[in-house]
Amino acid sequence: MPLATIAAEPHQVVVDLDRTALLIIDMQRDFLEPGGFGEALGNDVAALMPAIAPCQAVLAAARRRGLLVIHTREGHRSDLSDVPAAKMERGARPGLRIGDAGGMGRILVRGEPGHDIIAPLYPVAGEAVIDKPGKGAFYQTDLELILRNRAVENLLVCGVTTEVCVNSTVREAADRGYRCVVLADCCASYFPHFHAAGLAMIKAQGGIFGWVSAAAAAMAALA
Ligand code: TIU
Repeated sequence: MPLATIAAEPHQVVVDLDRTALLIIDMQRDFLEPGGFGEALGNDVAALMPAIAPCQAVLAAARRRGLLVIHTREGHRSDLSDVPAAKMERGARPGLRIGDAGGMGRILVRGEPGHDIIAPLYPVAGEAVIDKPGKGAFYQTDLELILRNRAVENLLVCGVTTEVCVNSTVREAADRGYRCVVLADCCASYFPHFHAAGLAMIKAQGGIFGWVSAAAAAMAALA
């Protein structure tokens, strides 16, 4: 039982590394590169770029340590049968909606170039990729089954965006009993104040949803 102590807020957290997974949320071209879903929603995608290098460093450390690594992707079937009408209606203007042709193929559709994970964080053999139709990674996916089969209790969480898919997933995970340690510099938002608020909400009230740490602290624990 290799116990590691991770410096975090509101206080340090001790995890069994054999029961810890790295969960990287939606580091997809659709959110991080021009021409995808994130830009279609009116966002400046450059705001997410600072999360890439810290994520890369933690991913490399997790691979070296032999941690279970799980990547998620938000997206939909090509026939759009799994897109709720209410999701289709929200956000993007007609012509830039889910399923419409964008600069990286059809927006937020599985199998299209924009749906794929960005090159610097591309999964390798043995890493699970969870395709999810919603913001939370547990909703309508087999993530929980995979975690249970590997006896995972702790999640190091990275990805985008902090207040949307990262927060939704952490809340789902907390209710299922997982210790979530969110790595602040490995997450990003199109809105800096939402990034800060999203992290603050996780660690408030003694860690109401989990812990907030950073890439360097996670890597120190994995070393
Ligand atoms: N729009 C936004 O901030 N995020 C999403 O739509 N999905 C994720 O966060 N992955």
